[in-house]
Amino acid sequence: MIEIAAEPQPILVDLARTGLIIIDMQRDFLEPGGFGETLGNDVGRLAAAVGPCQAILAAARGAGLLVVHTREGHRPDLSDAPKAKVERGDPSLRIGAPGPMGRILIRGEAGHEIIADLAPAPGEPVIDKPGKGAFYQTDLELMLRNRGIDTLLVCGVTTEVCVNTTVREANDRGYRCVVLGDCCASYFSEFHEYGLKMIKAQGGIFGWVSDSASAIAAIS
Ligand code: C5J
Repeated sequence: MIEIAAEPQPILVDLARTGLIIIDMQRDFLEPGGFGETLGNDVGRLAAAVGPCQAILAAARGAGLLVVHTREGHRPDLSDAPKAKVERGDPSLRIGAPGPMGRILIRGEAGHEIIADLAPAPGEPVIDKPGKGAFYQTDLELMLRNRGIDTLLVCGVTTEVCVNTTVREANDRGYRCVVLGDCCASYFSEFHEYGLKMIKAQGGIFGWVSDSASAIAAIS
């Protein structure tokens, strides 16, 4: 067992039962011309998380942890995209509309890919999810259960949307989530701050919050 410095208190983890999950570090969210920008966001705000994610990814691979990547996106025929999700925003910029990186938020398109700096290594599972949470309509839970995982180090974007949704889903399923704050980012600095605060408040109501340096020091 090793201890990771975290809030609201340090957490003891068994590395054999710990996985790293990197949520939606996709071109569609981090690069100009993708889904994030079509929603009116300054995508450059997410760049701060890339370096810390690279560092924890290297450490997790070195420590032999399970590494899982996720991508938000839909089938080309949009059959898995709820009407209520698609019909938001400017019709020419909606999910499925053509953009500079291919159709927006569609599987198989360039924008749907994980950014090159965090490309999955051969053998690392990539979970394609139609929703914000990584457990909804995916086989993530089965994969974690089969490997005996009980604790997740959580990174990715955006803090208050897909990271928070996934942490809440995981918490309800009995997983312990340690969110690495500097490995997450939001288009809104206040949402990032409060997204982390909501996780660790009330004695860690959804989980723990730590950072890449503390996690790397513990697992290396
Ligand atoms: C959003 C995500 N923000 N990955 N998706 O729509 O957080």
